[in-house]
Amino acid sequence: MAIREIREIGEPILAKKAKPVKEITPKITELIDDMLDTMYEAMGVGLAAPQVGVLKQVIVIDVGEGPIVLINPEIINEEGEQIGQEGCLSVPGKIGIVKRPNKVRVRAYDENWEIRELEGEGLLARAFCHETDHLKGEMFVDKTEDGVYNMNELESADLMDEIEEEE
Ligand code: GNR
Ligand code: NI
Repeated sequence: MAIREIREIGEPILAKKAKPVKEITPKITELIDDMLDTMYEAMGVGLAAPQVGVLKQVIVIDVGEGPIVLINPEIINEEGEQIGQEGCLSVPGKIGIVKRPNKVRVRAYDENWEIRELEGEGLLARAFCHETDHLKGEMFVDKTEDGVYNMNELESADLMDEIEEEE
């Protein structure tokens, strides 16, 4: 178990497409363990392998309901819409408003190479989208309604207006 360095926006690996995993090897198991450690240490709700410099289709998520490991994930259904704040450990100190489906169904292998289907709503649906985007080389900063804000400008009038409008 180890903490790995989180790559930040501008590093080329974050813009590349991750490759499918073919089988669970000790190296993949170690990657998953390290990604969980790194996510919890950074207090993120998710982490994708490219963020720790590994171009493989592995993501970990914990929205407060326990760890979820998804390998070669595929979004197979999307329903509804949510508009809300999003941040990224690879874009420290910034947030933006991003529109996402409110319900997402995902098919993936787990850490034991068993195929699973999971459904998420709200923040979990948002995390499924955000992390699978990382595997496609896509970042939330390119999907915002009106750009990114500094976290310490959270009280900027425009942003508060938008959040109020949504509620
Ligand atoms: O920690 C994170 N918070 C977050 C908040 C709203 C929507 C998505 C996320 S994911 C992010 C961690 C991260 O960068 N994962 O790639
Ligand atoms: Ni991210």
